[in-house]
Amino acid sequence: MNNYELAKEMYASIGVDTEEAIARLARAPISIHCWQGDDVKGFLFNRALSGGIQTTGNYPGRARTAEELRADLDLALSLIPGQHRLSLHAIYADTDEEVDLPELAPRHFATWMDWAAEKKLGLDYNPTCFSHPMADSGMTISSADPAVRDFWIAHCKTSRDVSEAFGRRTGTPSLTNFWFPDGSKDIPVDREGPRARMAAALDQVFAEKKDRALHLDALESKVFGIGAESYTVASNEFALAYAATRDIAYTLDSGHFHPTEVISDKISSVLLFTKELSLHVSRPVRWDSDHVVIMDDELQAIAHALVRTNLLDRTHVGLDYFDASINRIAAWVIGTRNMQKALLRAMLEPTKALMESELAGDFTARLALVEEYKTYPFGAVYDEYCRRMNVPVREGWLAEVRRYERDVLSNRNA
Ligand code: RNT
Ligand code: ZN
Repeated sequence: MNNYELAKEMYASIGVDTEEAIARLARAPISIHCWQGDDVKGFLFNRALSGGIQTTGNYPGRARTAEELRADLDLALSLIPGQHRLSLHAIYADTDEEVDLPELAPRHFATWMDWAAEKKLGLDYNPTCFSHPMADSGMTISSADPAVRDFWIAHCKTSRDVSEAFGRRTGTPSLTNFWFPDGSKDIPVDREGPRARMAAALDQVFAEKKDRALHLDALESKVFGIGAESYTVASNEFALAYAATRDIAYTLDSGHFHPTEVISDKISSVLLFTKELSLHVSRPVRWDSDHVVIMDDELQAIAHALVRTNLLDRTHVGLDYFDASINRIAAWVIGTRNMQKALLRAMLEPTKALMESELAGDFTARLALVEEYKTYPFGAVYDEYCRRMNVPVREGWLAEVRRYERDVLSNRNA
């Protein structure tokens, strides 16, 4: 009997069907963030990263062109089992035209759409409201200066058109995530004004109704950024209330809360009041550091929150981290595979029985069983999934990344 057959039997003994779990995992796309591949630089301009976010490290081999980024993604995707999505930022437009953000149109992403269609990959989108002179004041869409505000409103509006084209081309709705770095280094006197301006601006951005089968909107909150330590306009309360009252999705980023505050406990609350939720799964280490996602307790708690009560169907699971200190393709593979492993592990739980213990007030059994199930062989099931999807099993993928590093990445000079 091989490892999988053994695992299958063990799970069957607690009433879990591993085949069903595998099929369920195969239906759970992860939206992989393009920006891990080049340290959030993009190809549209040659500008320093701003907006209070930061990449650290100078590992060689970062993608310098859209073509290189696609080649790197091709490798990463060949090492991750299943069908996934790619989340693009506006600054990743692939064009020779000199074009500024508000003028970006679907044609500037033609190569990306062709590539995604060929790979049967879904696409998601993000307006880039940072790394631009119009964001130098620290404010974008909530700026008191109407010229600045209008610039960003225009960018956000055309972003929805790009996203709609993504949806049309790929046959799956493109989620556009709106994140604004707007905030203040020191304590503002007026905390309301920027928020009122942001809400009004967003109402303009979302005024045009779009077909939900093609495009979805999401608004991301944050607690602070580098250089915006005292105030963030799109705070949790702002973004959640806005999303819930405007019928759009709310984006929870793992790194956007206080250090001991976790997003896993927010999922069930948010989804009682919004149709959809979007996640930026990340790993904050002491701050919003965007470390590569590992299999830690919070990742498992996120997966449990999504799987146990079927909230995964209404959640767009995306990743958001950028580590420039290790091989960037490995970073994608590690984080995405970890997200999948956490989901699979949750799918391999006999949840119904645990819920019954809980409802019956048998907290002894609840704790005992949850703890024992932790050492059940979910790894053997993930290996089987990898095998069936024709991707390397366990650490086998690392050799492929190494080979590519030697043959391709090492020839790229910064
Ligand atoms: C920043 C937000 C945002 C960005 C990306 C690049 O703190 O998390 O989602 O990381 O848009
Ligand atoms: Zn994020």
